[in-house]
Amino acid sequence: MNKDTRIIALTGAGVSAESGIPTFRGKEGLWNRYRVQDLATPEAFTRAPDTVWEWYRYRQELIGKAKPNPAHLALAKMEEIFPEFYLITQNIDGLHQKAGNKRVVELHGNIWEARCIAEGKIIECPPRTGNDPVPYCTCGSMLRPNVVWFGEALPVEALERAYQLVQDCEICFVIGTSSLVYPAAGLPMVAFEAGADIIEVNPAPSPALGISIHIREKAGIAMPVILDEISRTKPV
Ligand code: BJW
Repeated sequence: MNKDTRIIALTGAGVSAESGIPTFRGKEGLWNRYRVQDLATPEAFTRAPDTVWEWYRYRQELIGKAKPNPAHLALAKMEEIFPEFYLITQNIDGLHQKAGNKRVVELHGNIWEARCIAEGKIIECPPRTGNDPVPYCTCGSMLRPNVVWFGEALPVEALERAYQLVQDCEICFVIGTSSLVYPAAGLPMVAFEAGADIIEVNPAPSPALGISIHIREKAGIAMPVILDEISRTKPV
């Protein structure tokens, strides 16, 4: 591995688990406590925007208190070491950016942004005022969370950039994702077919294909060790 090695890290909810943010699937996962159909589909928002916004307000509160963990910090350091390091995340929590990563592609949006349902304009999510959890655009229309729900297309520019990056990378880390949700789950296979080595970091098995190395460990433990190993070899 040299300084110009093209590295991608594709991350999922597991990377933020050690920051106290619940994952989606599994025993403690959000989808075990809440119904996807009530909260994370465009139909749910049309039916009950206030219920959906209450849930996102609750999650904003939780995420607002969270700090980047050692996995986020190791990934930020990797971006400093490798000019061709890029991070592709399914997470909406913004913790990679908080840790210092700048070259981040967000596939599923960002919980701190809102989008006007009439104009499509994306703005910083206004804080809650009073009892109504729903924020409104200056045009009078409702704003919705700027995140990607089931059945919705991913932001075109982000997805195209992600495909470009995985097609062109040499090493692809797949960290803390169940690899169940498409199209994100298909990205490592694209990297594999283009000849990259795929390294998965996940304490549990996943259905991801084309993995060269499985590291069955929490990201907050594994990523600092991987970073130490890389730093020891002083890539030039
Ligand atoms: C740790 C750890 C630690 C724990 N360290 N690891 C092909 C086949 C079948 C279905 C489809 C298909 N293509 C599309 C679909 C439909 C659907 C889909 O994939 N469904 C499957 C579930 C079957 N996909 C979509 O609908 C997508 N849209 C789409 O395809 O549009 C097509 C279209 C085109 C043109 C016009 C219209 C439509 C959109 C998907 C949107 C996903 N949205 C969510 C919510 C985001 C907003 C929010 O947060 O509220 O995104 S759902 C949720 O899942 C969230 C996540 O980003 C995503 C992935 O979850 P992730 O990150 O993998 O988390 P978990 O919980 O699943 O896994 C955590 C992992 O961490 C586990 O493995 C743990 O072991 C591990 N772990 N602690 C390391 N300390």
